[in-house]
Amino acid sequence: MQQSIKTSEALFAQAQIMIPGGVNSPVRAFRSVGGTPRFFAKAQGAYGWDADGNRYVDYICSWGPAIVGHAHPEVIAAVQKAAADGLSFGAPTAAEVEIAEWIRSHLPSMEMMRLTSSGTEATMSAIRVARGYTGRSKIIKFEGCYHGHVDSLLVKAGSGLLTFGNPTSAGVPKSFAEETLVLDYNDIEGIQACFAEHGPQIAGVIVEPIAGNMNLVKPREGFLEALRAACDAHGAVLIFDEVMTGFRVGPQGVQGLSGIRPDLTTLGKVIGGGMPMGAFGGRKDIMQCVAPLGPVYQAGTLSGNPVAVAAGLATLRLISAPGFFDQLTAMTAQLMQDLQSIAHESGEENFCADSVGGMFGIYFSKSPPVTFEDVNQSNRDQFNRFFHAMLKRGVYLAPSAFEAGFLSIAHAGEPIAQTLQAARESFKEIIGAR
Ligand code: KE4
Repeated sequence: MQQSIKTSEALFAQAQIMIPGGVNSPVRAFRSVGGTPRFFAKAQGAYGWDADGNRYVDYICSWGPAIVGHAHPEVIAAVQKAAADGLSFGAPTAAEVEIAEWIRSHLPSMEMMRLTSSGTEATMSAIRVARGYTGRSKIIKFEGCYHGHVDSLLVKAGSGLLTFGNPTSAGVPKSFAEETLVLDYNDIEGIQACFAEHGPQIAGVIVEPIAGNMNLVKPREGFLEALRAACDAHGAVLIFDEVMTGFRVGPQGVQGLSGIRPDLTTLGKVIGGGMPMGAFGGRKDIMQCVAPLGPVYQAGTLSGNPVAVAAGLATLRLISAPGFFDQLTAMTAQLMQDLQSIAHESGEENFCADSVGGMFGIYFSKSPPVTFEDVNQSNRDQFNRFFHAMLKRGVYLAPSAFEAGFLSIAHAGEPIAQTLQAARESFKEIIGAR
């Protein structure tokens, strides 16, 4: 059980003096679940240790990147080797060519691409390219989907903003928000009606092809197909935001699972292996609009940074091992099945769980959500009780009912066994509290 968290408490108090909310990204502040965020000191494999030395089985995995386990020796060695040759040149390197070839070989839709330093930069650039390529201004996004803190996409965003119940971020001019049309996820009729009304003005659609920022929500049958058809019919650019799902749900992301080919894809997280990295890319005729080839300007001092690319390449090589995703997918699905059984055996009938590849959702509801509205129906208070009951037993879930969870290949064996034991005790504890 949890020992002291005095150091995290002291660090949190000090951090709040200089850093908004004491954190460098809002979801880390535990505002949604309450309590003191754990200040991490180190992580190894499936485990993380906080500043007081408490060990946790980590189901955040840096929000996706740590898919081969934290501090994998081959990733660390690659980073050390690259760093010893210099941290950043502001000049092209062979490694950037190698990682672009690797990505294109796994995601053939990315005929051309550019690296960035974050997922936000990737999505911001992708919508600018869609607007530049089409000469149109409107972008469609979906309620509950989060694409990073891009001004024109912080319109009823999910994830952090959803947690804060702030449907539109302050500081985004109304004129920006008016260029963004927000539809309901999985609402096929809504797509058709929107294109019927605004078709000629729509530059593109950006979608999480499997949503992970309103918890895990899968596309219903025909949803992605309807997006593809509408974009084809109206000459709009279909952007799959695979920052979270790319190389997380499978070796070819959602586009590999669904067979739907987007015009542009955005990536992040896993391709950087835990270092700052993003990418956007797709059809050659669209990407040829990007400077210095074409009129759409996009740049970045640290884009394609050699140390980040080294971490990414080492990670991508490791996930290419035969059977990697079969094992990760099976392990994740089994864990969800076991959690569901434990919940129901404990008397918690209002609990279910779902997964795709190494990404999962746990829900205090009778069935997995299909719409943003469903997500809001889940019992958030019960999730928060479960979160803290698991945390004090050394299992670190995402600190929000509106986030997906992530496994690494290193979770096999003892980490999952500890998780299941903690769940048995936690469900018993929270049933009593209801
Ligand atoms: P970053 O700028 O945080 O690297 O990526 C933004 C982004 C874009 N698109 C999708 C689908 C994403 O999930 C994200 C970022 N994901 C969140 C997790 N909910 C990162 C965690 C955080 O904001 O601290």
